[in-house]
Amino acid sequence: MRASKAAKNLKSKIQNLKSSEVHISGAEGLYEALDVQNAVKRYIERALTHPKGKADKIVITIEDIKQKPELVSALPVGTINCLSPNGARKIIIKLLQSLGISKKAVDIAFEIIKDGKMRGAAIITREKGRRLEPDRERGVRVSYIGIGKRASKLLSLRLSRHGINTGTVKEALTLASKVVSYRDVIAELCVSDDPYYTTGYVASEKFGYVRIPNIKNRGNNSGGRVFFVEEGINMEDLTQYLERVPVLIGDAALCRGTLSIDEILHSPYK
Ligand code: WAQ
Ligand code: MG
Repeated sequence: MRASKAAKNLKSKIQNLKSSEVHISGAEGLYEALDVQNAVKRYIERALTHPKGKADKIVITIEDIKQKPELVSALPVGTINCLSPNGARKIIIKLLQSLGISKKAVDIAFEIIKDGKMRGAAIITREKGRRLEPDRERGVRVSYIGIGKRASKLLSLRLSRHGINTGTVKEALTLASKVVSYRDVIAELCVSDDPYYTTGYVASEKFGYVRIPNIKNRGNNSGGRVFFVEEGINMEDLTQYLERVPVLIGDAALCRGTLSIDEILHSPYK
């Protein structure tokens, strides 16, 4: 589902020259045929009640997936105690460096996210910090992701014990679980481009899905995603997997609540 509304003022018209449409919300999922109608209903409702405003254009695409989805487990979820963007920066550097990602690669990632103009994710090699995505405006767009019914219910239950059972968290967790399930992807760093959503995350097989509150200040528009990959990665294979291969989250994650950075570093999940 993609929802937008016509740009109201000149400023947003200039910023969106191509379409003069303001993006409101986008979402996708994988469903059993019987559940499609209900899913579509929920997407429409979501587009019409979004905090960014009411959509005046909603595009729904429904596609029959012939390929059986690959099953991936959701990463375990934890939240780090973090009170400021400065603190967040330190935590991110610690986490990524202990995964073997160079300071240079991390600095490049911060720059990309600060610029925050991409629609998809940037791909950066872990040592030299080389940027690999062919289109730097679009980036790589993760797609064909969903979560199974049972896993979704169980995950909701576990997340709600920690007060974080929201669509935003579930969808980001689904995306991250697909991304880091790819062998040559070491980690993902994500900051929402929503100016009022200030919790981001670092995801990796080793430490799971680590939420970082106050990753940016309220009102800050910048955001983005960076995937850190092995130097010799084959970009065609990676892009094919992220953009085209259906992946379904089949298992709910453990939810560990709030932890310190040292607890995370000293009790890796894998
Ligand atoms: N594939 C790759 N990159 C994407 C995709 C996608 N499907 N969708 C968005 N991005 C990139 C793009 O550069 C956006 O600017 C950036 O990610 C942020 O997107 O547990 O809502 O939709 O509380 O703003 C994190 C939840 C929410 C943390 C992340 O991202 C938590 C979020 P947004
Ligand atoms: Mg979003």
